[in-house]
Amino acid sequence: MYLKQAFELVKMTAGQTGRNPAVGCIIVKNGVIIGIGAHLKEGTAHAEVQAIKMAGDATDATLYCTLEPCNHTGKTPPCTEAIIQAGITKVVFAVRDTSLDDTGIRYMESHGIEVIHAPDSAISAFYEAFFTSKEEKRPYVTLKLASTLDGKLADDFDNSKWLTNTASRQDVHRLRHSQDAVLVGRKTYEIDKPKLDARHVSDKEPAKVIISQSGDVTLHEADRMNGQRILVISPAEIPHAETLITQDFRPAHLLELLYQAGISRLMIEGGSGVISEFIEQDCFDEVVIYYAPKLLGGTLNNRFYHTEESRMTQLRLVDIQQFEDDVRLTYRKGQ
Ligand code: AOF
Ligand code: ZN
Repeated sequence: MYLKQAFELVKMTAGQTGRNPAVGCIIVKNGVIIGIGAHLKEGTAHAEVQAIKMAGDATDATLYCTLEPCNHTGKTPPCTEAIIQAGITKVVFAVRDTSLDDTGIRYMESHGIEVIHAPDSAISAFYEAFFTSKEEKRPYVTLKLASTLDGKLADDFDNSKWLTNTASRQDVHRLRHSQDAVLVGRKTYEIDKPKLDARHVSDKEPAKVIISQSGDVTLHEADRMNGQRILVISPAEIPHAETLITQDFRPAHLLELLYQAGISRLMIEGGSGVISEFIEQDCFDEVVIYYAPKLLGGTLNNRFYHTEESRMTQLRLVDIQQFEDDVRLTYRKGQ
């Protein structure tokens, strides 16, 4: 029960911890919760340390944590040390932190702490993106598509508004809320003027990333004014934006640059050129497609995936949701 409650804290803070994982922690003594903690932001105190601080006297208490407590000094000191100092006698965690060395459990046990690994499939699934990102030093990439049934993102005049319904679009805002950044190509940015925000669910704005191979992009007035983080990947400095200057526009290199800029969860929202390149180069982890019950026809422009030659990518269906007449399909790569 307490691990599930700790996981609620993770769901609340997902998308705001940068390259660090969202972590939740609850400390219980004599059946009473005496401390609650969540990791809130990269570089700040870990969940366990926050919970210990709230608990005050945690002698003989049990600590529940969604992720194995760290035994290393990064930007903050080791949690194992704080747990030992607090006099906690039992630690229950859901997911091993395979990105760190495996010394933590033995270290706590050598100080008389009973350590229990209690696996939970939902919590494990949540941390997949964190491990992918940390181990591969690139953001976990979600491709988000809003498509007609015939696979088009827009008509022949590049109109893409109102393909999907209000409920789907609200759901997109929920998805964005859990991302560090949302990426589009320059053409989509300039023509569509996508807000790329999460306003239906929160004030949090994921950073906007715009790719401009030509080295110029006209930032929308509203974007320049509201202080939101805007990253432009370009061969030349772009005024009013944080520019990641490069001549190398291969998707894998763009992901490397974005990870260095602190982005660990990235959602790519189009257009079809950018989407196609990331699929073709195998630079994505997840595809979320919203299908509107519409057939559009027209030319072959704006089909969401096009390459010079056919090239099969195998996906695995992991979720189906219905929003009135629209459906959302979520796929991961592989068999
Ligand atoms: C935990 N609890 O709340 C978090 C953990 O640079 P640092 O010191 O913040 O360490 C970051 C690493 O520590 C991070 O990559 C992950 O392996 C672990 N994060 N661990 O026990 C937490 N945020
Ligand atoms: Zn820690």
